[in-house]
Amino acid sequence: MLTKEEVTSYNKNGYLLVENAVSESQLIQLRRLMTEFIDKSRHVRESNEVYDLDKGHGPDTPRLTRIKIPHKQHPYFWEVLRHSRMTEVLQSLLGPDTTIITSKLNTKAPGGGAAVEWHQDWAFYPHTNDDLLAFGLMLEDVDEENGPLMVIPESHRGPILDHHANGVFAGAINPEDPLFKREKMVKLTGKAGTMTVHHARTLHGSAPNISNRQRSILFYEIAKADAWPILGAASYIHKLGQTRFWEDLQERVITGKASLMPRLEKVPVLMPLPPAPDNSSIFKTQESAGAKSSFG
Ligand SMILES: O=C(O)CCC(=O)C(=O)O
Repeated sequence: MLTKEEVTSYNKNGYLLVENAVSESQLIQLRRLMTEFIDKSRHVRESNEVYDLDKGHGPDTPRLTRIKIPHKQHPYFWEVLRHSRMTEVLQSLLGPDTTIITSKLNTKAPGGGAAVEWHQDWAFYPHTNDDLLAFGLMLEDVDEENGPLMVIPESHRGPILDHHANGVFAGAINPEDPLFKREKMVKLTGKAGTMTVHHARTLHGSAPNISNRQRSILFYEIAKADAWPILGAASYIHKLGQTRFWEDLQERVITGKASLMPRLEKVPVLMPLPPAPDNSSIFKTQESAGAKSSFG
């Protein structure tokens, strides 16, 4: 469990760093799986249901921005979330009943792996209340050079900034937005096994990887069970139909039980519409919408 001070710090700042969030053997197994997935991507030519490819990807130089929804690709990614220190951290922050929204393993390749422009996750998937957070488990050491996650402390208690550009949802703020206080930015670095936690309304992003080492962070995005997604966001959930949605809801329970009573809070909601020309990942959304880069 987290200490009272850690919970208070998360509530105040909208982010937290937790060391040793998984055991040594869990970390080894996760890295082994990641390496296998990357190896299997060598002959993949286009982004698909599993892989989001980065520029320069090929058989000799596998370069991925992401392995998509890893907990659906291999049961171990689900097992670790449910049976590790991560599970305790989750319950300390969101209480006993929690469901997963999505997961992703973002792998910034050495020598330029793609930036993630500044954004708030909430803009992508508004819910009936904002008890939502993201875990980012570092599978390798993350330092200033290989594109650490960066956050703006306390931004989760401020406004949701405009994430539209060129008439579509761009999944990124305008770096010149006067509400964007870049000077407050904190870089979340740590040893492999360290986990970042950020609130769904916390402004965050990451620069290109300028080092010669990969940067791999396994993200889980999670809701308190009584936070229900609002129709219209870009999630597979909304395409399932009622019967499959019900089954999927049971499968998404991480701890405790699902809730059939959405808690409605006064939260700022602007639907992420119209969609960008390619909204198959955050990278494609930001690029195809022509979002202005903060890192160019
Ligand atoms: O990989 C990163 O550094 C950030 C990822 C992120 O914020 C996202 O995928 O929504």
